[in-house]
Amino acid sequence: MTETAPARPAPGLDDKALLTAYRTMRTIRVFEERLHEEFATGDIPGFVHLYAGEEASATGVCMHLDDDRDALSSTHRGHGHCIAKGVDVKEMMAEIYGRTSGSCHGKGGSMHIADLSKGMLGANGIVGGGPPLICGAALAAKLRGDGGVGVAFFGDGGSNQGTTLESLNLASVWNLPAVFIAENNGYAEATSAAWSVGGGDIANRAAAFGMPGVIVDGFDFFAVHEAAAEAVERARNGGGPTLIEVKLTRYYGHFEGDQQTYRSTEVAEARETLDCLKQFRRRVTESGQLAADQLDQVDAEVGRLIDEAVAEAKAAPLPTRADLETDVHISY
Ligand SMILES: Cc1ncc(C[n+]2csc(CCOP(=O)(O)OP(=O)(O)O)c2C)c(N)n1
Ligand SMILES: [Mg+2]
Repeated sequence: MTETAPARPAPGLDDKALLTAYRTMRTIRVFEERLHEEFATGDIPGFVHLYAGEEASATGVCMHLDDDRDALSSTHRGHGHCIAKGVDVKEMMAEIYGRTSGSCHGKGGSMHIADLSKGMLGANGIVGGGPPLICGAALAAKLRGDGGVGVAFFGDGGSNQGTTLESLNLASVWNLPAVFIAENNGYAEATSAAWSVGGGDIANRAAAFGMPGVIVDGFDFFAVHEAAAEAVERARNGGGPTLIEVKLTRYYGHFEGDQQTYRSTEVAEARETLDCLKQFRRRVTESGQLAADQLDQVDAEVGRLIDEAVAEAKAAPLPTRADLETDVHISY
C-alpha cells in the first residue's frame, strides 16, 4: 500500500507544472463525477464510460506530448485522455450531450470525441481499435522526421485483442516512435484481468516483441510521469516503442448503469487509501512544493468550469435534419 508513502521531490516538475498536473487530474475527476449525476437524469444520449480513478495515467503521460506533432488514440473510456491531451472541456461536454457546439458537432458522443488540432485521433468504440491507428501516426511522424510520437491507450481487455498484439509487433519491426499504455483496471466489462490475461502481467508481453515493458502504479502521478518521460524520450530519439502497464482502478461501473455485481469493497478502499488526487495533494503540500490554498483555488476554478460546461451544453442546439449530411464526406 502506498498510503503512507513519504513525500518526495518531483524531479523536473516546477510549481507551474505541478499545478497543471493537479488541474488536469481534478478537471477529469469533476467532469466524470458530474457526468455520473447528469447521466442519471436521463438527459444524456448514448453510452458513457467513466474514467474517474484513472486520472494519473492520462495526465502523467499526456504532459509529455505536444499538440502539433504527437498523436494519441483513446478508448471507449476516453474523457480523461481527451482532457489531458487538451481538448476543450466545454466542447467535450456539448459533444456528450449531442449538441452542435460539441467537438464533433454532436454527431459522435462520448465514444467518438476527437480533435485533430490537438493530436487527439479519437475515443474509440472498438476495443483494440487504437493501437493500429497509432502505428500509422507513428510511421507518419517517423517519415516527417520531426520527433513526433504516437501514444495508444488501451485496457486490459484491449491488450488481448489481435489488433493490439499485431500493432506491438509492427511497431517493433518498423522501430516506430510509439508508446503503448495498457491501462489495467482489473476488468474488461465484468471479466477479471486475473482470469483473462494470459502470461501474468501485460508488461511481460513487451519482451516477446523486443521492447521495454514497464509496470507502473496508476495511483501515483509521479511514477506514471517518470515512466512516460523515459518512453517518450526513447521514441523521440529513434529508440523505438515501449509498453507501459499502468495498474489502476475505475471508480464507477463499466458503463453508467452497470450494477457491478462482480466486485464489492475494492473501490471504496482504493478511493480511501490510494486515490491519485489525495496522494498528489499530500505529497506536494508535505514537501512544501505547493500550498493547500493553491490547490483549493484550482478546485474552485474547475468546479466553475464544469458548472458552465454543463449549463452551456444543455442550452446549445441539437443538430437539425439539414446537419445530417455535413461532416460526412471530406475533400482532399
Ligand atoms: C472489438 C470489440 N469487442 C467487444 C466490445 C465490447 N466491449 C466494450 S468495452 C469492453 C471491455 C473493454 O475492457 P478494457 O479493454 O479492459 O477497458 P476498460 O473498459 O476496463 O477501460 C468490451 C468487451 C467492443 N466494443 N469492441
Ligand atoms: Mg479494463
